[in-house]
Amino acid sequence: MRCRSRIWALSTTTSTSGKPRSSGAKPIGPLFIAFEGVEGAGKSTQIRRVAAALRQLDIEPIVTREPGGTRAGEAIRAVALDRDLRLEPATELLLMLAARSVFVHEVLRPALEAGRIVLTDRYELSTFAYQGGGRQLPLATVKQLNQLATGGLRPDLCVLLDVDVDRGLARRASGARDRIEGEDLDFHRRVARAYRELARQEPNVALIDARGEIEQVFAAVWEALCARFPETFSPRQG
Ligand code: T5A
Repeated sequence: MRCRSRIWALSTTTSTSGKPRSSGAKPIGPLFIAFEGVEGAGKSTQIRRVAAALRQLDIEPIVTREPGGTRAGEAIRAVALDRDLRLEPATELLLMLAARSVFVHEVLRPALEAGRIVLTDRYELSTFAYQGGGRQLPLATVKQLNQLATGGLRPDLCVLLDVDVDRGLARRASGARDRIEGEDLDFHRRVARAYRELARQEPNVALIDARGEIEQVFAAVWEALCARFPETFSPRQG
């Protein structure tokens, strides 16, 4: 089930128990973790599971999404995903990066400066895979423009949920498809190929087999987080 209102709403600054977040002995941030993958890979589902597990550790993460996460970003998202619009690949790229620029400025930098854990549903790997791979824009240019939008702020870890395109689209079969979801199979296969290539080339990518049941995938995600950030993610809480 999709739960978008939850995803883009920013969490409160206090812990669920009402205790000051700094009261725990563990260092908890700043940490920036992006969830990536093709349509229906299970990003939103896994982010919700990770956020819930962190709350059990008395850590309140900031949960957000791209494009979106800010008022301007949500407005840009509405244009970028409007299935009644025809947009050139370059227009689409610039919309994604305009939203990212606001996101970095208004959400990401302040949150990380405050020592928070940020879990975001998509970030720059989506642009490399969709606009670079899917739309076949030159990847070097895409990366250069992305650098302008982010100021070089990159995730500490990208959790790349790897699932075949047909399985992902089938999971999403019941809802109305937006402009990008509604692209043909060849487009989505190019995106999937680009993601796998990025997993080989980019630093800080955890490639997770996301074909299994939700709990099975979550166990693999949590294990990857524990391995990477043992001071924050406890194996017992997964
Ligand atoms: N985009 C975005 C770009 O082109 N460039 C960019 O730079 C950026 C940032 C965003 C669109 O924008 C594009 C990419 C996208 O096309 P979106 O609505 O956020 O649009 O699209 P998605 O991120 O793909 O959202 P989805 O909801 O389609 O996919 P999720 O979040 O990966 O999947 P999720 O968790 O919602 O799950 C989908 C369904 O599958 C079930 C869930 O219960 C749900 O019903 N499910 C599972 N079923 C079986 N087994 C599992 N393991 C399952 N995991 C989840």
